[in-house]
Amino acid sequence: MSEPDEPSPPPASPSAFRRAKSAAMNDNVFDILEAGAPAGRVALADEGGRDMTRGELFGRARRIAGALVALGVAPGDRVAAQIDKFPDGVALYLGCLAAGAALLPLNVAYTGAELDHFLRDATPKLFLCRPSSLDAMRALGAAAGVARVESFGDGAGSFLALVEAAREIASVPRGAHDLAAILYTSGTTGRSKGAMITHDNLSSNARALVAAWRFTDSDVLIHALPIFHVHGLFVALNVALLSGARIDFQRKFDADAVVAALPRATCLMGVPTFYVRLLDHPGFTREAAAHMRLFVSGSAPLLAETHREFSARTGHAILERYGMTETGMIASNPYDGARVPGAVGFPLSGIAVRIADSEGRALADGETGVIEVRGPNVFKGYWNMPEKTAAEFRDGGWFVTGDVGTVGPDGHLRIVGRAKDLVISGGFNVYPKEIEEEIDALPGVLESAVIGLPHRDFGEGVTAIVVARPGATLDEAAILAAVAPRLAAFKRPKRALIVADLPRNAMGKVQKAELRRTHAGLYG
Ligand code: MLC
Ligand code: AMP
Repeated sequence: MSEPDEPSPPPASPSAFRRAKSAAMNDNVFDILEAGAPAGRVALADEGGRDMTRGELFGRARRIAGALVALGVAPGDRVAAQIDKFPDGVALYLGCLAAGAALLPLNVAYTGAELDHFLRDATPKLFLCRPSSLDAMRALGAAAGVARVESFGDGAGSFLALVEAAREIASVPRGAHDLAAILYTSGTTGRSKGAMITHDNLSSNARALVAAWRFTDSDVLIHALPIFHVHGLFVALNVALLSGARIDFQRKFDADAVVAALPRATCLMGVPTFYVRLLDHPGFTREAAAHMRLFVSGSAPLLAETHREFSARTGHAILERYGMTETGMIASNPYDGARVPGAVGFPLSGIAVRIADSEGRALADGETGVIEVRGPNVFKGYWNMPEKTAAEFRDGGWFVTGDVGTVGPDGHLRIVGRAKDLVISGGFNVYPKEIEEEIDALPGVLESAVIGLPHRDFGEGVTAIVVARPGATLDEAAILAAVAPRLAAFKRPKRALIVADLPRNAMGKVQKAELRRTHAGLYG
């Protein structure tokens, strides 16, 4: 589609870029972010709490780095964290960068069974957990061979108590391709794999986004996303920290709180569910949104209908962008120019996108195929899985996203489907195979197929279609209750439909597209 030779828009804050560049002799993204704006500026305003300056935030991160080192964490070690969202979570992310360690952020919804896989695979030196789950996590950590499990609370003996006693350390110099984080994702197939994200992946993407979305130190970003996935952790935090924008830090998405914050904010980043819920809020009016300059949506498809309703209500065109854990952000609708409903825009500066057939042959504009991407944003591979990594790349360094797209006559990239079997619910990914395995293991179940059906709030509702063994009787409520304890809440099927058999093609493969058509109206 395009090679990265288009001039990018001028950076909104050239001084921030100069400072960032001079710090970039060392490629540690901690130093690059810190150099983005002066220490005296406010970095983060916590819910009802005190403002935290950048000096305080980065200082706190250095102290956390000191505590990590005191616990034996060395550069390259992994630090796993399953913690609630509060400002020290941001400082932990930065502290890991400063210490040269790789953060492994874990969704708070993950159950013990899910965590066990990540811990065994990533072998973190330290696992930080919520104070309320310390005993259970210590047992889990011991079974998985994790040497140290500590509570990310401030009580006696907790990690944050250690931080109080630690000294601030200087950040460890890092190379561009050194590991900054590992995020688990299922890629296009199979079991969760650890995507290795480098310092350069993060800094190059942050720079491209600051320029594309014109972020400056006059911005106030409402941050209501979780900080354990790419969107809330890297896109929102890195863009704000690099540009010197202030973060209005909200512990979770709550439409009332977002509406209340709009008059003092300029930007919001969210998944489509945020925008659907805002449109349902009576206080979300043109006047309420008048102070805002930018609403960004991503992580899941934004319905064209939501885009249009939003424009009609507020006069703002939502800016939709497209990304992935392995690649960070890939494409974005333009800041200036038409933001097209149902399209994800153009590749970001420095990033190349092409449409290819299933053999990796590039297709012409207008044809439909798998989206492939190349650039400094692309991760360095799956943790401990060189073969899986090789299987997801084409010659020339093109990464196969598993998303199906096309480039229209207007040059906009449109995502028209997925070559990977994936459901996205409220911006969280759900891999059908994982749910099917749980259901198939239940007594009386012959087989199952898990699909996503249109759902007004979550975009797609996770739905199980289940076939009983001959002679067995199945009950929907019993199936849902049986799988619930083993699956994170967002992965649990909203419904389980019992059917006589599953439609198959001539090869015997279950036809999920037909199931999606048959049951399209399930959620109204
Ligand atoms: C919560 N629930 C969900 C859910 N989130 N169910 C399905 N899908 C979800 N996403 C469950 C709850 O556990 C609860 O279950 C019930 O639904 C109602 O909860 P709620 O109060 O309505 O949910 P809420 O807490 O408000 O959360 C909804 C949400 C949240 C949309 C605010 O899911 C969210 O913050 N999503 C953002 C996901 C995200 O950051 N994705 C970025 C991935 S990075 P019960 O049983 O208790 O009733 C990526 C790359 C990229 O994809 O391009 O960005
Ligand atoms: P994850 O693996 O959690 O990083 O999710 C990445 C996937 O989310 C992509 O491969 C896409 O399928 C999907 N995605 C992200 N942004 C968009 C978007 N704007 N429109 C459609 N799908 C998106």
